Amino acid sequence: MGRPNVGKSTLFNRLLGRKAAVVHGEPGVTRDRNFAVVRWGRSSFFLADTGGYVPDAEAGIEALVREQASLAIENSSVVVLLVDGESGVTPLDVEIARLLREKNKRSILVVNKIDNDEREGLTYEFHKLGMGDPMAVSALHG
Ligand SMILES: Nc1nc2c(ncn2[C@@H]2O[C@H](COP(=O)(O)OP(=O)(O)OP(=O)(O)O)[C@@H](O)[C@H]2O)c(=O)[nH]1
Ligand SMILES: [Mg+2]
Repeated sequence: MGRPNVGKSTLFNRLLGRKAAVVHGEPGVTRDRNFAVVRWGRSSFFLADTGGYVPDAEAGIEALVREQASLAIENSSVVVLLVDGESGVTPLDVEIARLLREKNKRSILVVNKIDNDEREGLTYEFHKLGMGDPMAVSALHG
């Protein structure tokens, strides 16, 4: 899960190994949840891609997307909170991290768009989300 446009569907496709979810350069692309069984080494797991989470949306499509994302969170054993290293920590990230902490949900903080070594320094500021050590990835480049 994560706010719109951080690369959730790109990561979903990357882990799945095929382009199942629609990826686009504008926020609000994913609406329903996407589900898949990911085979990883000798094990496999269910993975859900959710639409961009907007905590304070009161009505309309953003609120409906959030409901769908909330269902996915409730039904998950682990949540990956994806954030965007290019943009740095945003108020929405802070809000979503707080929600996950309140729910006491097992979560992994992953910073996306760390496409090269020079960008690695961008991950450190995400410590302030209080979700442990951030893990750096580039969903786009693998
Ligand atoms: N540079 C870079 N861009 C990325 C990376 N991952 C995703 N993007 C770009 O970020 C944009 C959004 O990607 P999506 O995967 O659609 O993002 P999303 O979080 O699913 O967006 P919503 O479904 O709208 O919430 C696209 O233009 C992607 O190509 C990455 O690792 N590096
Ligand atoms: Mg998406």
